[in-house]
Amino acid sequence: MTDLKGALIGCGFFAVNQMHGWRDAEGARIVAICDRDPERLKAVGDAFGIQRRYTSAEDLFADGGFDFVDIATTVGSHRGLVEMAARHGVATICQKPIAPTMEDAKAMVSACAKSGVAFMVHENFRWQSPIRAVKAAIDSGAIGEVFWGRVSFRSGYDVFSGQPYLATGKRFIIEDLGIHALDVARYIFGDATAVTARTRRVNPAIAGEDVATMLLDHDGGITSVVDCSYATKLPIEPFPETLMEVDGSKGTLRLTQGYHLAVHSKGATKLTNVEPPALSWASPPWHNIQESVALIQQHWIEALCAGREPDTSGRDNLETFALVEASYLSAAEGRTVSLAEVLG
Ligand code: NAD
Ligand code: 89Y
Repeated sequence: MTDLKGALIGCGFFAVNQMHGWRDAEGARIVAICDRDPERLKAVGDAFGIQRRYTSAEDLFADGGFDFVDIATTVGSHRGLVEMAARHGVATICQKPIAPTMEDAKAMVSACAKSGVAFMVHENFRWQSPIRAVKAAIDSGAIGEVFWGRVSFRSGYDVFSGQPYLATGKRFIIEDLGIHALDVARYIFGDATAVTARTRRVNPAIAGEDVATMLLDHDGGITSVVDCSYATKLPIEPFPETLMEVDGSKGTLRLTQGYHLAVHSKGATKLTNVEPPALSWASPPWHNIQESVALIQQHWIEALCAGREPDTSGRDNLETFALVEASYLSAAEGRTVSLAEVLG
């Protein structure tokens, strides 16, 4: 089988992980890169030996010669670039958050559908192996029927030095990080029907909220709590671990700091270390996230080759983004918001 050819737009802080992921992936390789910042373009081009370099996405698409594009720019440019890819009939991966508004997000999904191109959102946290281990334990039936859960990400890690734009937006933690935790909640507990949220800004040096607590009602009657914070100073910094608690009719499951999974069932507790492997290019503590980047990219290749919709397709991601929108609305108005209200 010949490798799929990909192009990557946005050679910034996080794209380096994506480039490593593509270099290791089976069945695809990056043949062209684009960034409007010539220095970043050169740094990534030199590091990964990519000769075709563009400072304009229009020029990149005009030259073509690739099967898919991986958009690793920040949210403001996502809609324009995804629609450009759709116009050129190119299958597209777009980083999270998909868009600044639901209207933009829907337009992107619709543009790709109309052009018949595959569209995936790079929603990688559900691909982390500890989260996969939680899902497998639930699917094994060990804890019976799930009735309650918690997805928790609490940290005091300085994310602003690597991603300075996170300190300046009106929206911060729900849009940037909570979006992943909300997607994990959907992946584990099923789609949500309503959310009640509270937010708070603790760090005076940033513009948006850095603490959020969301209460979710899920389709099947499960209740979950999704809580995230970048204002939480713990004795041992857990970044970037997502912790989980799940209660079922026959037992419980706890994913605790240090990648420890405890499954308690029939009076016995099974303890497993579910720490992800540090790939050759990993830089701990990011190895957990980095492994999930490689896994979601491999999933994209497999889905594209098989003509299957990827798990975190744009269509699927509207449900995750709706949780983000509903959480902000709930926090602003102090009321429970149904997902139907924001999905329209
Ligand atoms: P960044 O600002 O470091 O990099 C973005 C790059 O895109 C910059 O170099 C910029 O010059 C370039 N760019 C922007 N618009 C462009 C355009 N129209 N044409 C060409 N180049 C353009 O940002 P980052 O921290 O790398 O984040 C990128 C995206 O990745 C964000 O959406 C962020 O939320 C996401 N992210 C995801 C994860 C994850 O785990 N999935 C982790 C971190 C960041
Ligand atoms: O941008 C965020 C993400 O998606 O994962 C962690 C992060 O880099 C900082 O919150």
